[in-house]
Amino acid sequence: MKREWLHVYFVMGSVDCNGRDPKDVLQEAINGGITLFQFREKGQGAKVGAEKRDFALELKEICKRHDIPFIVNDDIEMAVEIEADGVHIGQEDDSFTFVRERLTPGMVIGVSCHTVEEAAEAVRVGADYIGVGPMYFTTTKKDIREVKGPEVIRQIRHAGITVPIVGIGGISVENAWAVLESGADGVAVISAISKADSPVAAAESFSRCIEKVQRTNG
Ligand code: 3NM
Repeated sequence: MKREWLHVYFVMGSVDCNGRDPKDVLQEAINGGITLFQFREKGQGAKVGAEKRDFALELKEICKRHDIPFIVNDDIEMAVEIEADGVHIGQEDDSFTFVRERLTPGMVIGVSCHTVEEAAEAVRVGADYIGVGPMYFTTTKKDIREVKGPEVIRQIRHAGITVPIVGIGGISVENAWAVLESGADGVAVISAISKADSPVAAAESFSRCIEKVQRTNG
């Protein structure tokens, strides 16, 4: 995978769009410059079974038309079935080796990490990238860990870990720079784009933020 994929990493499912059509929200986010999409169909009222798969396929088709990588949260079986570009798993999910064995060669695996130790272990087993969170308080995910902020990413980088990192949790256009400054390659967001009055404008703002930090860091 390319590190740049993580720049503006948009995560979304049908319950995250304030009643708007998720396909429109995704299209707008793509128009605004997101660099990757993670399909995360979770929470109250989330689709299941064939309905979930058909919905995933519709969103994947939109991503494919625009060359945006399509990653599936947790559901390994569905990810393989619909030929997703990869999966994202948490610490509580199936073990990394179990997941790798079930994926098609070349599929990306991202792992959620919360500490330097978890990050080191994810790298040891071969994670392609890690997601570190929660950066800030969020109500989007119910079972979040303690908020430690961008400092965790700083610690992971200080430990010499160079794996691509995306920060997640409560990230807004206002605090994204602090996450990037700490050593993250990008920011993963749900509500700041999916619930924005204008997802296209929100995605554009995150893109500009990345560009600005990159220019500053030379
Ligand atoms: N994972 P929002 S926080 C999916 O800490 C997810 O690992 C988190 O949503 C973690 O951008 C989170 O709306 C929710 O805060 C992110």
